[in-house]
Amino acid sequence: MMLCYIAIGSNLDTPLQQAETAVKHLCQHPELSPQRRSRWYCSEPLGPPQPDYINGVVELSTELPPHDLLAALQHIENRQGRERNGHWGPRTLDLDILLYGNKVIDTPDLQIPHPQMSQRNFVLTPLADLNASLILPNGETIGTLLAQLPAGGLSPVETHSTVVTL
Ligand code: A4P
Ligand code: MG
Repeated sequence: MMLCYIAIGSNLDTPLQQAETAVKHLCQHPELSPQRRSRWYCSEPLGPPQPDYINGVVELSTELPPHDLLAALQHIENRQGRERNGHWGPRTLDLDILLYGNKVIDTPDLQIPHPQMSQRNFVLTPLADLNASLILPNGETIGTLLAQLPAGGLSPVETHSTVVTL
């Protein structure tokens, strides 16, 4: 079993519902065992002008190899009406693999750790909710990376707890 972290992002067609539906689809997948999710955040868009995002991170374990995991996530994106609207464009659902255990993968269609994760507080903040002492394959700690980023642009939707058990 490999412990993985999946980033969820949505900014079209009732984003909070899209995010919740994505978690439901992850839980229904026979090869995926989601354990916990971070609380949801509302975050200002990075990239071209577009609606605010809902962002969060799910922790799951799986025996699927990395490319099969990617295919499973893309299948869920497509089920939720994902259209490819250009790089950094708005989307009903984006599921990105942040971490796949401690593995480093660098292929044309899959890079893990996710190349931009260290620069994005809408990724690192929910990841830190789940495990702030998590260490990347290069030795960097999530909490340390987060402390180096400018804060702001991000507000929790749920304030009662930082983690939801699935
Ligand atoms: N790919 C490579 N590595 C991975 C990985 N680790 N996980 C490839 C998932 N996919 C990976 O992605 C294009 C290709 O990336 C996939 O076919 C896969 O083979 P995509 O989701 O189809 O589209 P994209 O928009 O070109 O890329 P990406 O990386 O998903 O977009 P971004 O950079 O995440 O930008 N602002 C806020 N506040 N919150 C957001 O969530 N998201 C974006 C999307 C822009 N602004 C945002 C947010
Ligand atoms: Mg993506």
